[in-house]
Amino acid sequence: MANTPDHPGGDDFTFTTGEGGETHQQVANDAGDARPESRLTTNQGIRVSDNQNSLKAGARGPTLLEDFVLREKIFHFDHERIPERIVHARGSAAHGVFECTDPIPELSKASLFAEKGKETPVFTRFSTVAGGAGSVDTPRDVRGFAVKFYTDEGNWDLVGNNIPVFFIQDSIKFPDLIHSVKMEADRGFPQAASAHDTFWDFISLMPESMHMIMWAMSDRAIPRSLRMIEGFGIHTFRLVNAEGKDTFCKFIWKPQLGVQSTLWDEAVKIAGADPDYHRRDLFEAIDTGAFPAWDLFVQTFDEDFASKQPYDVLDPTKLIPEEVIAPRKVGTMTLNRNPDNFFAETEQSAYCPGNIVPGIDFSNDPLLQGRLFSYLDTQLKRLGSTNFHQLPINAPKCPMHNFQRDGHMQTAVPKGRANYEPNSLSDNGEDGGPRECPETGFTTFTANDERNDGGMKVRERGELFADHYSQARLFFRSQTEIEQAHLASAIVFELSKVMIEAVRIRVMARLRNIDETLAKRVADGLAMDLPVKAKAAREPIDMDDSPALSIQQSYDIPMKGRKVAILFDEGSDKSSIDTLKSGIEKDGGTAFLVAPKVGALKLKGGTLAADGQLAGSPSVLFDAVACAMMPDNAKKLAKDSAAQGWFMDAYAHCKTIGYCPATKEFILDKLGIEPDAGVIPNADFLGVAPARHWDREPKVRMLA
Ligand code: HDD
Repeated sequence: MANTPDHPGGDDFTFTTGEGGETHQQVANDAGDARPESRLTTNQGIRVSDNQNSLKAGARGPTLLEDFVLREKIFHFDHERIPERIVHARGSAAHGVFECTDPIPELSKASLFAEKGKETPVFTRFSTVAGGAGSVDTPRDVRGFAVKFYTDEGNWDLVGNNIPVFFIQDSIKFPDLIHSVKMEADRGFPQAASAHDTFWDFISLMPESMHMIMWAMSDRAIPRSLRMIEGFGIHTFRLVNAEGKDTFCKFIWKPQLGVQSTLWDEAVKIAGADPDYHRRDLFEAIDTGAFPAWDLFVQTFDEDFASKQPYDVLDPTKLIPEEVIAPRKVGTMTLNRNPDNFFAETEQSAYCPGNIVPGIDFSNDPLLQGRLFSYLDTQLKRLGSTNFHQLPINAPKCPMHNFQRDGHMQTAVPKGRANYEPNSLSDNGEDGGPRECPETGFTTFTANDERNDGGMKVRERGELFADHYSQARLFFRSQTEIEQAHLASAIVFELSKVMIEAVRIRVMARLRNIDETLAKRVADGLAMDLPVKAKAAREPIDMDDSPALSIQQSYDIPMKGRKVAILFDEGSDKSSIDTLKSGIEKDGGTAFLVAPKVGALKLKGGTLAADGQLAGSPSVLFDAVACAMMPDNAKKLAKDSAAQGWFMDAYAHCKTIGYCPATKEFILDKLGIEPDAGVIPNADFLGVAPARHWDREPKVRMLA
């Protein structure tokens, strides 16, 4: 029986079997046959005649083992999944370029920092830490910020986070930390959440985590967008110049769009409305040419400075306030290309903090030292072969030659006999292979840190590592009032999910060392008594406030990169929508049209199709909202819970609401949404959106 679109019950894509038992193909396949590249083949390159039916002994008979097309396809499918990353499993990435804007050859001989205008390709992956690969984008969590620089002297991986300090001081505690925060061992929940017993149990027993806890409970841990987070290398690294002189260095990324966060209630609702919120946001921005960019800064200092600080610069739970050492800009990273394939690139990208280039070196930070082992090891487990560096996303873009050979999935085909060194094969006219390069090759910085106790083998930490609270206090006290309220409320929320009372008590006892008012607010929020203050291993000191630690004191919220929704319905005035839209776009924002129905609607002055349906486009997905309604529609929408929620959430999340007269009269007034600095007529909207109106918050939410 011939392929035919009018086959009984069928169309072009009906795949039933004819009476004679012969198979039917997609008619569409015939067209593809003309072009070799469109021909479907097996992995061995054999053309496939039928991708719809397995080979059977008769139309209703058993499927035959002989069917190598079927076997190969199912075999490959069965093995599609690889182990997800044990941490940072959920990630989104993009290609881009790093441009050196302010060379630092006097500090580092790294080629990427050598000349103004020098460009180095990068692949950058952002991630959450605790959740699995399929978890939501907006839990309260640290965000990973990993950059692979494909420099012309080899790959440098700067594997950092959006928070400048870490929970623990020594990598020997990392498995314990991660076990405690992941789903609990017996029950397999909660997913992607720190608000549970085991995490806080561990934290309460690890006072060194208190500084990072302040950050993790702050708004930094619920970012608005991956495009709006800072990045930190965290550890003290070393820069080494051509003369072999070293300088200590911390790396900092600052987003050109500014740092911005969500509110907790907003983040929770976003998780339901769009679990891929951050991934989509990054992809869409790059897809539409709105390339996100970050400036790279270094904070540099010497041993003399280090020895005078009240903290140890090798302790990854400590930062150097920007007010003490001003960050110095060295370049800009722009992410300008989405991956072509999520698995091949984002999933198979393998970062290793041990990948460094001449001009950059490690310090003795004990957390960093442990990481140098862990990442290489985990890539072998995850990617299955020591040859993971040959995957295109991991391969250096500069020449790479050595005598490492063979192994699973070897894709290189080295020629000749030279697979050992030294050899004299070239004396006989053969290719002798590559040789070490004493002048330009990587040489480890050899001088000892002065304060390392003479190199005796000990299982100890530096004396100042015992100060667990001073910088936690510095962070808390450097926040604005509203940021402090968010932080206190976040701890109350998290501890309210902790069922073991002794753990709550232990956390509060530690908070008293950070700030008595914070401890009191948490105790009040939980309706518990303040426990006795925990004994500090080293008495905390008061450091000078650092406004740079506060998002609200450091960054404004521009329209650029933000997304604003305009709600309309049948009969709305098209010209007022057009005015709002063009004003938003003029300042670099994106206007998103929302209506109860998505098809073209008849308006006063033309027709317009919405970008999203009201129920599927809640206001939590936008930075600000405006509307253009006629009285009849506004009256109708006033009864609709999606519309009510749209305005109520925008109000509760302190966003700007631009209103038209009908919306004000029939919706906002009924919902009790009163005009304020951010609830304003459409005519004033563009000048105000997308700022957040924090003065409103105490009116809409009880904060600790
Ligand atoms: Fe880690 C992944 C960041 C401490 C062990 N880590 C991973 C990723 C980031 C970080 C961003 C994801 C990379 C990617 O996108 O593929 N990790 C950090 C930071 C740390 C840190 C900023 C402290 C300053 N990590 C740390 C320690 C250990 C690890 C102390 C173990 C001793 N990290 C890993 C790992 C992962 C990882 C298990 C999981 C997947 C991977 O490496 O490639 O090896």
